[in-house]
Amino acid sequence: MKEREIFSHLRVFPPFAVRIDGRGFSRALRLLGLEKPYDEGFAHAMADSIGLFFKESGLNPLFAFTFSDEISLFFNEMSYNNRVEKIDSIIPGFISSALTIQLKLEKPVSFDSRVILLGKEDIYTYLLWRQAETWRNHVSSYGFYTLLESGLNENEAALSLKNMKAAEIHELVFKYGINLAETPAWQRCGIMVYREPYEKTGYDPIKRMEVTTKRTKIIQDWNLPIFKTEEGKKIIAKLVS
Ligand SMILES: Nc1nc2c(ncn2[C@@H]2O[C@H](COP(=O)(O)OP(=O)(O)OP(=O)(O)O)[C@@H](O)[C@H]2O)c(=O)[nH]1
Ligand SMILES: [Mg+2]
Repeated sequence: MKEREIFSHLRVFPPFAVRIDGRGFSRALRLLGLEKPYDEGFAHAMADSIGLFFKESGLNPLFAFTFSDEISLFFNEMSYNNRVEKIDSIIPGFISSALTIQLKLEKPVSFDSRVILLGKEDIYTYLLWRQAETWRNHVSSYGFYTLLESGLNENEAALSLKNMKAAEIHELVFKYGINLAETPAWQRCGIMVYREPYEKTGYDPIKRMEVTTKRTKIIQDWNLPIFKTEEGKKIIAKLVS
């Protein structure tokens, strides 16, 4: 029957990205009573799950970008002979499990997963796209919950939102005391997780001398710039290299 495993030879060559997205999270998260539209605890659980992935999965992403219930992970190398079936199952499996631990969930959750073929030079363009989506999601989520607050039901709010221009949504939420240009950066620009090398100096009792060793620590950047800016470009160039 082995020959029936017809997708097992499907391979991908680095660099590539893997994007996973929480399946039915609107419903799954409703039971948790999270803050709307943004819950900092949930964002921490997502970022910490990525941190666990860096530490415990045995895979080695270049870096990861997350907003809402989605995560993009970027790879320059991959185990498992670069097999797509392995990549698209292990990564969402690991993150589902990590998030379940982080949020102490009582019901199982899952993520869908896709592989995006990218040349090294495409990573920046891909990130511009996902960050633009982060911003759109930010404007429409605030718009949606403001419309609910104003007395509309969910269907009415969704319908009104469809017919509103971004500037109108800005004005509407401003009337309710929220300036969309001044919300926390992580809500507008997303969160980045990456490894940073550092040198640790300590005393080696066998060599009887001070020694310096190279280590890495996992950084979460909750204060990202807009990637379109020079500052943003520089940050990504550093991560990609
Ligand atoms: N309350 C709250 N909900 C959030 C937060 N982040 C994400 N979500 C929910 O997660 C959803 C993510 O959007 P989608 O991925 O389009 O919706 P989904 O229900 O997961 O549907 P599929 O991904 O298509 O399966 C949002 O609509 C919110 O309902 C948060 O910080 N607070
Ligand atoms: Mg989702």
